Amino acid sequence: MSKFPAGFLWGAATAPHQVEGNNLNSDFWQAEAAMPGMERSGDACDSYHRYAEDMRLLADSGCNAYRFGIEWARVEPEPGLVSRAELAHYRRMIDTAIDLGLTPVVTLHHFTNPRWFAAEGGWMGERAVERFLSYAETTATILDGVPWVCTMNEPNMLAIMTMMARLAASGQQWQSPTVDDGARPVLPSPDPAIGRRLVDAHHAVRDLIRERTGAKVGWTVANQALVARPGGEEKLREVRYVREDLYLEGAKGDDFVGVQSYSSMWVGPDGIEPHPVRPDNTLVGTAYRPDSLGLAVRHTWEVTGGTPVLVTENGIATGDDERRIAYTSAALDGLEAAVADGVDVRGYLHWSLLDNYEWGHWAPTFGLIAVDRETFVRTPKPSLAWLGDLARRNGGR
Ligand code: IFM
Repeated sequence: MSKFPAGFLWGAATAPHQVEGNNLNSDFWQAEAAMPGMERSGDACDSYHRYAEDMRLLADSGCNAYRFGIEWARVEPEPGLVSRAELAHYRRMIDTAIDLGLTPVVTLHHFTNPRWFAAEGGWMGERAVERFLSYAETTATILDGVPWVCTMNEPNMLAIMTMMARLAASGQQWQSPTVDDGARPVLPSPDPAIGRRLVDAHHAVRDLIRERTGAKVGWTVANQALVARPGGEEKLREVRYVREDLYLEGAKGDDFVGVQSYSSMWVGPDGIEPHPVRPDNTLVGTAYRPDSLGLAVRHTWEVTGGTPVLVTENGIATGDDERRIAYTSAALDGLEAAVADGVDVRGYLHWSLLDNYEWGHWAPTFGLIAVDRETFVRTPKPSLAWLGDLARRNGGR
């Protein structure tokens, strides 16, 4: 018997820059060109043109929801200059999802900024909140019938990206700490001043979208399922606040909070421990920890004071699809247990629908569907049929 409530959303997620292709006006496109060692997004998965095919594959599998994003750099290529054609494009995406029986979950900002916004100082620029609000006002005009809106994706990661962009603008670079034997370096803690700015922007846009549309509004926080080693309890509280809890507290009063979880990390008395190289690591060097989803959902529920949860991302970078199914199945066990314990969870959206551009790399494949990088031919993996089948039974296994 399934423990998942009736009306539970089952589906997958993508982000515009990672799948659309040729997002020329975005700051990330610019960064890709400037940074040696970064692979280019290029045509990405050409989903800008092939979104209907992507959505149809998802709907045909049995899933009932799709999270995708609107790209600010396309909608507003110059400050105040709105592209009606791009707005119409995103409206067509919403209509296509609805026609196919997929509940659209729409993200307004997923890491990338218009170049002009970055040039104005990005998220710490004087007009940042006003600019984002004005973009949100524009997008609100096409959101009719969209029940779920995410203002920003992973603001806690966006804060780190903002911090690094500011360093780069001042001619410096973040020096990755030295780690033993190729272990994955720990990202720096985001500056809380940037975090507070993002919270302000989120609240402003949340209020506006609520006022102008019928959507439930929230934001989606990257959750690292941090766990203390004996003696690391105090450090855990400290690092968790700047990395996650500031943003989870910012979700109090929202209609929902998006949980995004992939792995877990240990915190010792000196801080987060770099994860060592291990044969069972994922393709992004993280630990194979499907239990992280349960930990993340419970922590989010606690810190947000009982804000309804939507799992907006969970998945694994692997070339082995059987492993993807095993990981997801175990992650859903943890989610089901949290639901059984009273956590109000509204849906599960797998990351990702497609093997897509993983921010500088193409090798880490997270998709339920493989994409040929030359021809863009889509090949669904067994995991897509597996998830769709589960969706048809509302998670009953
Ligand atoms: O690809 C990213 C996504 O853009 C944000 N959350 C984590 C994913 C996997 O690294």
